[in-house]
Amino acid sequence: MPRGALIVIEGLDRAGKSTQCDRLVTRLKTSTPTLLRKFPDRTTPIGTMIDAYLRSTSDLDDHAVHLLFSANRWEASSAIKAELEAGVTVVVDRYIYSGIAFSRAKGLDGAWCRAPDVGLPRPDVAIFLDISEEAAAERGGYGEERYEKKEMQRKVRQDFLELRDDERDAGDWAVVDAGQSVEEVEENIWKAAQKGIERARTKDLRTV
Ligand code: DGP
Ligand code: NA
Ligand code: NA
Repeated sequence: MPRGALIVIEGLDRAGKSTQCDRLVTRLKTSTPTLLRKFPDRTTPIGTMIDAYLRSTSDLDDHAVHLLFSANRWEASSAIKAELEAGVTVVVDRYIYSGIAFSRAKGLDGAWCRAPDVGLPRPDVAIFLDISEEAAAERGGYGEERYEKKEMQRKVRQDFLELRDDERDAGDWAVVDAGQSVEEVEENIWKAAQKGIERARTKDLRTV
């Protein structure tokens, strides 16, 4: 039995990730067992601390919160590995690239940011929904949580695009213009996801 693919969807806040993850999962499910996971997973004890931080009801040092986000991925990692090995394709709404981009945007060192995620299951493809911070802000609902500010989002976008260009990650990335219609974005994500599925068919699961 072939293993499942690990497909990561990344993007700025309001890029349309949730809608597109749902569409992708629905479409994948017609041909293969598929699960959706979302990070941060706010339902765990670590996730509860992250949630309080994002809603600004608690304050934490930038490094400490970075480690919490990473720990929140680690606590799901053995389950994800087991799912992939059982042939289940796992679509993940945000993953290690958000971890790096958001913390680097706050001024933390890149190598330091990468370190705690080393050893996690490595995505077969990372699909970045690209949208300008202006267009994202116009979509509404912006400003409710800690990072939902234009200047922060501008830095995060720049950092995502740098990650795509980084040789360690470049081969695994696909950038999709999230400013198109929902249907066009869905189609382009679908095409990019096939790269990950093909990779899972032919290659072993790697780690970050
Ligand atoms: P979401 O629930 O997808 O809206 O994500 C909540 C916010 O947290 C969003 O602004 C992105 C940010 N975020 C997601 N993952 C990480 C991470 O690993 N580190 C940091 N610093 N921020 C993250
Ligand atoms: Na958000
Ligand atoms: Na972080």
